[in-house]
Amino acid sequence: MSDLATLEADLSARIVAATDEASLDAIRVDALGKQGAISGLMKTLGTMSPEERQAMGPKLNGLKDRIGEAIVTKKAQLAEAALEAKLAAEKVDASLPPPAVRTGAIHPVSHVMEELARIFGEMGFALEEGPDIETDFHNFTALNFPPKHPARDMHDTFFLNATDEMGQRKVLRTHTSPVQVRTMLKQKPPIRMICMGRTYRKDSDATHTPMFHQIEGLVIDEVTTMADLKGTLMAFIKAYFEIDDVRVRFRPHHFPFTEPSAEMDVGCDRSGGSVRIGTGDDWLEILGCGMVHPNVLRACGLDPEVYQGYAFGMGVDRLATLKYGMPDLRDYFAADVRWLKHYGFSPYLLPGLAGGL
Ligand code: 2NL
Repeated sequence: MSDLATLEADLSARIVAATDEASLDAIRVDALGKQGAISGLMKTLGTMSPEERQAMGPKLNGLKDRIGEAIVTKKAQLAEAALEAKLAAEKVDASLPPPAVRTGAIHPVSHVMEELARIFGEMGFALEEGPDIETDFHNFTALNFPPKHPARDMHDTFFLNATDEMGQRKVLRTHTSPVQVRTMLKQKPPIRMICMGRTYRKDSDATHTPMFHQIEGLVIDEVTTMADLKGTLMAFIKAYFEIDDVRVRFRPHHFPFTEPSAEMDVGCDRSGGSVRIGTGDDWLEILGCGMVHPNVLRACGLDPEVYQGYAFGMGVDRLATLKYGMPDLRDYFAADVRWLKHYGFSPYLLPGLAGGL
């Protein structure tokens, strides 16, 4: 073999055997660097006779090009192999549990409202929203409250100085029902909706806070009965308390906005000092409900001869207490991070389509 062929075979073998970029670069310097073997040979071209130069020139240039190309190719192979090794080592296991240290927590009331939206959402109820500051019409008049009804009293309701179009003082909504009034006014039946959020009444003790949360549901169609109401509420109780078997009873009641009206109790056990839903032979009042009063339908632009429907309402904060056992309602809104740390929920556990409640 000629010297050139030996040099090429030697360099090629070293290039093939190189395992990392550093050793490959060392070969490049040995061959093509300023002091490199091929560079040294190129320099000898100047000392040759024209004939010799004509013979050696192309040979040396060819060698230089082939070695240069082999180094570039090998460099790309090494880079790809390095990336693959890195990716393999960095594999992310998405099924790993979340990190043990978390700094934020979801308030139990927010968590319960997510659960409620999910349960009723699966039953086909749309979620509607409305303002906290309401007109007298949406909060009282449309809901069949007579002008002198005690709920309109200064002692129960927060009135604002601002007045509505009728010249009446606006109110902090005392229930979420005005959201349903607004929905009936803007949307033709069939209506199947829930609304929830903050409500306000002048009340403060261990079981009442001036701001509290309600959820209400409304279904309006041509034929909608108390039987539909009962089936929906029983399905809700089973889903929310995660029990298969539930006893319920309806007691006659009075609300201005429903006729007939009822309160629903669920079977519970109070023997251990706390309330357990689903077992035992005691009763716990859980919500109010009824068939929407014809006067309410009329006030919302619906003909009671054509449409009927049911409605129900309950306290979200109390639902949270019953499921998660936080005793004093006032602590809910004291903004104490120690309370939130103890009773709050991991943001990763938000009830959702994938994870259930
Ligand atoms: C309770 C009882 C209830 C409703 C709310 C309602 C709304 C419209 C028409 C008729 Cl627009 N009814 N809502 C009906 C019955 C009971 O709430 O104890 N809430 C905490």
